Amino acid sequence: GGSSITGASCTTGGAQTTVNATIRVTSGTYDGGCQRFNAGSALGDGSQSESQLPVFRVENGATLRNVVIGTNGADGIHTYNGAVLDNIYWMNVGEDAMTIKSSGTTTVRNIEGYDAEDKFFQVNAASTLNVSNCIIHRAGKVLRQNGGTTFQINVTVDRCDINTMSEGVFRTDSSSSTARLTNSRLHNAGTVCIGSWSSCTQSG
Ligand code: ADA
Ligand code: CA
Ligand code: CA
Ligand code: CA
Repeated sequence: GGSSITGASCTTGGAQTTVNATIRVTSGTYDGGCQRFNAGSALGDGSQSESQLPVFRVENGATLRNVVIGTNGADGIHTYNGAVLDNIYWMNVGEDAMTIKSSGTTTVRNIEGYDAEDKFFQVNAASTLNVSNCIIHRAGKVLRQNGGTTFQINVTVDRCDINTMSEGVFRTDSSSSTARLTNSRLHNAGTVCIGSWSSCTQSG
């Protein structure tokens, strides 16, 4: 596996902008034009503090594309009721990179992100998450279903390069959740399936 993994096509050298209030995407497509969006201090400092706000909040199936989250990542991107994230680059993940805040299907494709101290994807509601073509380097884990929760999530990760996880790839406390990793390249990625998954597989 592991062919045609290219990550994001935005580079990090574009125009920069400071985000002092979460940018909310409620319908249609928000195209960031590969600008670098740096969280201002009003959103947080990119530490492990849980009180930080996201740079973007994407709702109701709307699409966010062509975005670089700069070196203050704060609480990354939150999705509500499903969303599409396409061509997103996290230069230095803050508290986490992306959080599913309410139920729906979130599609994430053509992304890359670096230096998440703990989680990259955080899932806080029963939902479906489909990720394809990603590069995730240096994190605790690729995905965590919110600790202690037992709702069902269904996750697929296809064509990803996962390098240097201090803990592993997928972690849940739910015995109804499923995760599937396909066609991916793993290096020093820890344990693929951690916790009580109903089904958790790696192939390709
Ligand atoms: C931790 C914390 C949760 C929630 C989560 C998140 O798991 O215990 O309450 O804040 O992080 O969404 O980042
Ligand atoms: Ca957290
Ligand atoms: Ca970081
Ligand atoms: Ca968070």
